Amino acid sequence: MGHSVCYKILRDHVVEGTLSPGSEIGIRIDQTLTQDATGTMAYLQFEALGIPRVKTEISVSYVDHNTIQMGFENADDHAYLQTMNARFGIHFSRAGNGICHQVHLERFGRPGATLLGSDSHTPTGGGIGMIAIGAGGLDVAVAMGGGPFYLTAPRVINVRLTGRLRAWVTAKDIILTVLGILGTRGNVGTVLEYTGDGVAGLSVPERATITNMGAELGVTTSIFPSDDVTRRFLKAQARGDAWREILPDLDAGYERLIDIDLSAVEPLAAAPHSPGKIKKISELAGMPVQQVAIGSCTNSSYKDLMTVARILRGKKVAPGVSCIVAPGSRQVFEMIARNGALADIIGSGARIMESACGFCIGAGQAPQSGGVSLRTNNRNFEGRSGTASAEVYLVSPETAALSAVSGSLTNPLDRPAKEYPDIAMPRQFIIDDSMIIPPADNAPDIVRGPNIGEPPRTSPLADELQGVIGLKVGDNITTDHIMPAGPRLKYRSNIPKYAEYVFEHVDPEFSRRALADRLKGIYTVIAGGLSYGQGSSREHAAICPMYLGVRVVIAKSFERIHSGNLINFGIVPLVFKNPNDYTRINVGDSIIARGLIAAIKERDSLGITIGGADYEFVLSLSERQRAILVAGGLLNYTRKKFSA
Ligand code: MIC
Ligand code: SF4
Repeated sequence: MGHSVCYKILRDHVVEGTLSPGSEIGIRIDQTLTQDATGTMAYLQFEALGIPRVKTEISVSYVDHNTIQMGFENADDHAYLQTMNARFGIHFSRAGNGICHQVHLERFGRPGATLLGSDSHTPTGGGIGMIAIGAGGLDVAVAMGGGPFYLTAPRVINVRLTGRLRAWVTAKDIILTVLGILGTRGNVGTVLEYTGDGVAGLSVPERATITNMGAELGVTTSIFPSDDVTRRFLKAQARGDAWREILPDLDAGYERLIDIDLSAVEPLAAAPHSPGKIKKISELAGMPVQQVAIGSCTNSSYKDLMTVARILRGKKVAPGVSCIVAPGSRQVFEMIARNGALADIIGSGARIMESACGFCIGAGQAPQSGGVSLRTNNRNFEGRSGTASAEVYLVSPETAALSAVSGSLTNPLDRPAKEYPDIAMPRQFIIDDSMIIPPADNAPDIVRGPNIGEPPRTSPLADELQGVIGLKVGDNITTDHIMPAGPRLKYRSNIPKYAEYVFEHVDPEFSRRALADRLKGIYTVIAGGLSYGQGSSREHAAICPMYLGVRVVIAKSFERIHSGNLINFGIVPLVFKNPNDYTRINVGDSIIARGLIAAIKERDSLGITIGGADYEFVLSLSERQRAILVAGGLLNYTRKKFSA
């Protein structure tokens, strides 16, 4: 049997384990990326590893999340990153240069390489045929130090695209179709590989929209073949020599086949409050809209914004709508400025934002109370926009721009096909890497302002744990529930401060209670439902609970990146053997777990007494994860390993 694109690349990179679906493998990482919100912690941890210089082919540090600078904190972080990066061999992409995934695709990604990023949308790189995976910052720090990245060798699902999209139907609608089929949970350990004759009709940015938002499925990553379209894109980025062809073998074996006829794809939206709540635009059309936000790493490419500019040209944004446009990179920004498209956008009354995450991470542009906001990004979790009562719908740039003008959700298919602005990809992008600072030979001292804290310390696991159920939550708890971003984002480098906001919107008293218990020697246990820890790669959703004294989380199931982060910070993820037990557990129940170390070292299950009754939990851990937990986390474990 032949190989998929995914397994061809994995085969070239595997350094530990056997490459067969379901078993743990370690892979060599060629490239890493970080962004500022996860990067400061990743680099503090890298420093703690004691390695003088990164060992990857290239590591890039982007500043795109915290660029609001309402106080000294963001700027402190930027200064730390810039000076730290110069010293340790890392390229630094300055604030204003664009969103990490967009810029990395344009300037650094290469087919056939592995990329590990401390951001869950790192799979954007799959759009040019690389294995690009999101992980916690500590995993990225270890990879920068030359250590392998460990993952479950994936089951590969083949998404076969046939035919062509109709005018006005877009790549966003393709990934929303996939989300409608697979949902946001139950896809852990899989990779989506796109094939079929429909692939050739999709440009690299369109492919990247699809792999980017694959993150919302909870898959390990998504990947497209590297073909002639990829070659032309890289050539237009003056990086033609980075191209190599990578196609699946004709007899490649896949776990499952999903067929999508592109000509039947419809304009779709993800309705509040989940990227998995897929509705047809035709069913929602006519709904009044108060805000339209176009941008984010999902949909802010040159092609996206040129299309938006054409739609807005000569028109005015409706008086009841606030329309925001944020180009994904400085390259895109400069190109639309020089060719006049930006003037069309400005002329329509849209508000222009800098090239950064901005509204997508809740850094500004919170909608009005109860307002309907159409956004082109990838997540619409409750409250993420900054307004808990807002209704956020995720749509294509085409749907967004048409609706901005009409003032209500507009079905693009109601427009004549011949009016569709079919934008060609540029033969040559404007290339100016002057906002990317290469590492220095004689680096100045590292600047550590008051916002730069210490890397978190964990102690080895205790054999007996006395605790209490501090919080019980339902299904689909996201990392935005656990560790809110938005206005709290500026505390990412300051764990004691950020920890005050753990589960802020779920139970405002949780943090204070847990910390008080910790000081009394009582550990807090969190009880969750299905798919606990969806969404972001932010390891703060593990670090801050750990700081509050959480050493165990029990749930019906966990999402991949978050469960990896829990283990990295010495928190034991336990899965209910009998999911019905979940209903019998209550906040305030006392917990006693004995013989933890022996169980973690060698058993697949563990009995715990909760509220006086005995319950069984599954410990599905690899050998390496067991050793990490016993050591009290990945930093302790790696330090020992590197020094040996
Ligand atoms: C997000 O989209 O949720 C973020 C903010 O980019 C996160 C990373 C973070 O929390 O810093 C992600 O996707 O991993
Ligand atoms: Fe930034 Fe939003 Fe993309 Fe996350 S999803 S990297 S916040 S633009």
